[in-house]
Amino acid sequence: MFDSRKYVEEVKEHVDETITLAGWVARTRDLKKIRFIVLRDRTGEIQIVVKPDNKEMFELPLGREDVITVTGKAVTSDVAKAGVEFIPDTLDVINKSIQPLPVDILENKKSDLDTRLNFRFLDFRSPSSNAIFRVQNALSTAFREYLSGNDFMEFQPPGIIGSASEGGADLFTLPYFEKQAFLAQSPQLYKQMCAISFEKVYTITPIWRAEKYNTPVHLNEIRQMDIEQAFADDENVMDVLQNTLIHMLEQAKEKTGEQLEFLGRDLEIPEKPLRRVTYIEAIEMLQGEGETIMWGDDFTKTQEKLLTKLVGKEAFFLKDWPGEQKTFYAMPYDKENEVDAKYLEETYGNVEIGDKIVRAFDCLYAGIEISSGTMRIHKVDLLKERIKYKGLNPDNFDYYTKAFLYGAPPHAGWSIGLERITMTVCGLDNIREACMFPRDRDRLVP
Ligand code: AMO
Repeated sequence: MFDSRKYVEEVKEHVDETITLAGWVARTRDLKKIRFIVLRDRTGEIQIVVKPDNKEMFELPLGREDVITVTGKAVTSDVAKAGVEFIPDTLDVINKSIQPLPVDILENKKSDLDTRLNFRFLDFRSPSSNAIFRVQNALSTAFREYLSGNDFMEFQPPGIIGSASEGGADLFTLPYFEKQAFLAQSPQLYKQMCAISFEKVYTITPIWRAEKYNTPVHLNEIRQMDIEQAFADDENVMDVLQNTLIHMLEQAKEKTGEQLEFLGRDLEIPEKPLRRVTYIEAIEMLQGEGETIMWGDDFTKTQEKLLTKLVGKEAFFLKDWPGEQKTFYAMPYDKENEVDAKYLEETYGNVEIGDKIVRAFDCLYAGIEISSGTMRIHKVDLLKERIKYKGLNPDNFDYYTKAFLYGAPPHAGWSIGLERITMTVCGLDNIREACMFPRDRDRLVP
């Protein structure tokens, strides 16, 4: 039915030909002797000019967001912004929109976020939402592109799981026939089980966290962009992360420069290598500024911002976290191992600290944690010990721990939150704006 329709961006190539356009009425301006209808499709806007001699079309009731098709000719125009305008022979209304619109998609006076989210399907047509999700699309496409171009294989983890992957808390439970099941908190255990056979894997997958609090940087359902790599340690996958991140930012800039400009963003591409700051250094930096923070504490969101200022870099790594801050699968340093002992001595002048820290890192970008990762434990005894240490029952993880009994190489990986990175790249204050259909404690629809 619409096969022969042309898009607004193609119109200039068809000046003086009879063509059909389809789209939405963005706005109309009715003057005594002329009617202007602005038609919008996914590629842009064009002005349709109707003269009073076409009485029916001149008087046709039209409202914003009505869906129309027009058939006629594009003509060059010195006055129209696009350099062309459209003279219609016919105009058909395909579907009407209720008036007035519940959200101001022209964004003259921006509607509040809650109303916009209630009418998300309409809000997508506003220039800022449109820009945000085009940037998000550029980021996720670049993520896939970089990793598949570097020999990583995409894998598909389950959404329903039998035991916690990120510790016991924050799990959504659901009845599963005669058993109890959980919604996946991350693809963690499954990406490890894939990497020990396929070596290099990645995924983009929804995950769920039953965190009770409502904050501007947390959602209860997010999309995680994960990798896992065999024969790799934390340092190796930090290199992969910095390269992937830079590729994503470069692509966002190249493919959606116009949208970023609309959002008032001038993206600076971080320089390689990203600085690697140790957890202890970070604590000392913050203490130096009078912050109350001690060994073992996590950083508050305000402290993450302050730290970014102190480090003086848009993107950097925070590494060597205390074991109690990270999950059971994070690999501790082994001070009996020559390489680890040398690193601990050189970095801390003290190998004993190796008992307290794990090979885990976070990546901060624009003052917010966008990613975290670790080298994993691939030795089953140590893994079971750490599961117990975290207050979990190793029997519940039998399906996972036994994977390390059949020749599991050392491996490491990380995860970027798609909404978090979209939020930081687009400079948004609330993560809900960076999620098409956000789920938080109060929102389950649309
Ligand atoms: P972590 O729990 O740190 O690590 O999550 C990784 C990244 O996912 C995003 N994220 C969130 N974004 C919004 N709302 C939330 N509630 C939320 N929770 C997490 C963040 C975060 O950096 N399995 C490990 C990763 C690994 O080691 O490979 C994990 O899930 O951007």
